[in-house]
Amino acid sequence: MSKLKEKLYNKIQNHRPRTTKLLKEHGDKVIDQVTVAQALGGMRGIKSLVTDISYLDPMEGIRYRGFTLPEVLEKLPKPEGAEMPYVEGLYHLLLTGDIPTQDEVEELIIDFNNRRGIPKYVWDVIDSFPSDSHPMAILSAAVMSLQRESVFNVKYKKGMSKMDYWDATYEDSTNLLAKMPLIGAYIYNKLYNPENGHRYPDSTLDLGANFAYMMGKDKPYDDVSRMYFIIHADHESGNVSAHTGHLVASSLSDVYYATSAMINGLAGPLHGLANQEVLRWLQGLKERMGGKFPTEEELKKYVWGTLKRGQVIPGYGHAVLRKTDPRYSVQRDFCLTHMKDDELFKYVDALYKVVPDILVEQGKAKNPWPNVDAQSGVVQWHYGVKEFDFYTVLFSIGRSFGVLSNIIWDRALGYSLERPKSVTTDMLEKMVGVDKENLIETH
Ligand code: HAX
Repeated sequence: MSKLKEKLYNKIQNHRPRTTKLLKEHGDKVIDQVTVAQALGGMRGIKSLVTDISYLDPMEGIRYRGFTLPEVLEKLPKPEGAEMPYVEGLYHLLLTGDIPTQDEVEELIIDFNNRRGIPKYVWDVIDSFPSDSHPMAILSAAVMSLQRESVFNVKYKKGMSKMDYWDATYEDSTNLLAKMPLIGAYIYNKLYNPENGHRYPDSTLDLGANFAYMMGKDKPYDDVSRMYFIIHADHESGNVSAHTGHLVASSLSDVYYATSAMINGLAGPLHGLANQEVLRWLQGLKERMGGKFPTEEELKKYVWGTLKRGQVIPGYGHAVLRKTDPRYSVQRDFCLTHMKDDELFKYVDALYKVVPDILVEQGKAKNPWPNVDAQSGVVQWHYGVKEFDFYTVLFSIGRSFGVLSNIIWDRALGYSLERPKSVTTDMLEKMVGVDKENLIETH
């Protein structure tokens, strides 16, 4: 057993009695109530999921295992000379709650390297897609095709104890996480960068540096990759991608099914795809300006134009956050250090000064502040990844770390099959006293 797995096992053993006690002795205590608006409105805010891996405070933003993003970036071990920490160290933190030592990270890097092998049929699946397919569809299919490798599936068929589900899930998850960057880079090179060819990973490099190498990008793209994967890793359990992964895995589907499904959820423009929408929207503005940098008035006109056409401003607003997303701020700081004169970054920064006031004036969005997606595509663009359809693939690689860590713990703590209850509109009207024919109150 690896040191990480042993540590995880001990954490699981210590945690299990807490969940058992809560269920047995306090299972009928009320922790929330549900309004009509929540039932009709995407279950916003209902407290009905449990995770210890991350928590999203509306004002403060995300914490991983109790650490804010700046703390995570400061405390996790880094490769020599790097600004951003090892992604492998983040996996250790998400799983165990502990900041790993340099030795622990190095052992994990070797473990990831040993799990990188990808069967030929996966490359064949990717190659069989027409070149105008969306990279998210290809990624989802590639992950799905790997399902035949599932350790969980084989062990389950042989008859595995529930107490061991987490172990087989850990094996599947770590295998898949080690492979995801290779699959992502292969999709990029196939669709957009064929002259770079299919680069095999370099076993002397960590995950972030290897990703940059396979993409054919020089420094500091290794740090960009580390930053990108780390800040996108988790955002508690209610967002579409994390929740989809958790939901699918709750039926004991293996993590290949669950990850492919979570990727499909991330591919929506209100969620992960917003990062490519931001770039499309910024390019539209740039084209309109014909080479001249917009004045504040011109920016305002463009923003209002988008709203008046009934569209959302991509990269702004959030279902939970009520202030500037710290994931936006981390990337902004990186931009200020490395690319403060980049033209698109200047657009993003100029928009930051006008969009929130406009959204407040419009009076619809509950959160007028930028989210992670307002900034992330611009960083990729600067380092030559200009094919914005690809951005959500990068998000998916990062998000997999959080989703899979959660599924391992779901299995360890025996979380149930998800099965909320639905009601009909008739029932809702009766509950609140509305006559459905005349739409008048009955009491
Ligand atoms: N521009 C214009 N209108 C917006 C808006 C924005 N950026 N954000 C919210 N609104 C509107 C909503 O469309 C909604 O309008 P209707 O009443 O007409 O339906 C109203 O304001 C209330 O919405 P809300 O309660 O503030 O927001 P929701 O929880 O319903 O939705 C979204 C949250 C993130 C989907 C929303 O803010 C949005 O569409 N933003 C733009 C797309 C985006 O950036 N998505 C990425 C979010 C981060 C993420 O998950 N990344 O993966």
